[in-house]
Amino acid sequence: MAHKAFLLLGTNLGNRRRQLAEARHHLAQQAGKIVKVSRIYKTQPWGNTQQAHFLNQALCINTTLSPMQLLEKILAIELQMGRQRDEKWGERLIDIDILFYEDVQIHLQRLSIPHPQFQFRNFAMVPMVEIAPNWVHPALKQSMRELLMNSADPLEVELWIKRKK
Ligand code: PH2
Ligand code: MG
Ligand code: MG
Repeated sequence: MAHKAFLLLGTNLGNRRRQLAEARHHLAQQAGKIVKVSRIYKTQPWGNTQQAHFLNQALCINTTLSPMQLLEKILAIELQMGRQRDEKWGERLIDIDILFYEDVQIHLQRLSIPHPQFQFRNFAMVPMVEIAPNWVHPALKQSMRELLMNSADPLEVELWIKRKK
């Protein structure tokens, strides 16, 4: 049976648009069919403001993998794509986070679903509102739209417009 999972892609190093495309390609090959894709957002860096802006994008996939198998697949894709240092909130070529997996709530050291910081981060909520405004957070019992309306995060999130070559 296929399960619905929401993922967030993030990158603030290198050719960011290409890395998002590459991550989507690997996910579609290895994790499951991508059924929804948000536009790309340019977002102020959260946590460590002394670094480059991020591009973020949310996806909905249909996957037959379990949450733990999905995590393993994502870590393998991040490695394949050359992600190296894993400094907390440091710069990264690609970060793929599981935001939600159906209504599942899991809190393990290696994996927390829903993503525990989701409701504090405009860079995750804005793209989620675009693809699933009425999706209800299984623990907080509020929709994506409601969570964003109640956000206390001051950081800016704007649509990213492709630059002309
Ligand atoms: N990811 C982080 C830390 N800070 N800031 C933005 N804007 N976007 C991110 O994806 C992001 C971040 C940790 O994974
Ligand atoms: Mg992250
Ligand atoms: Mg991550």
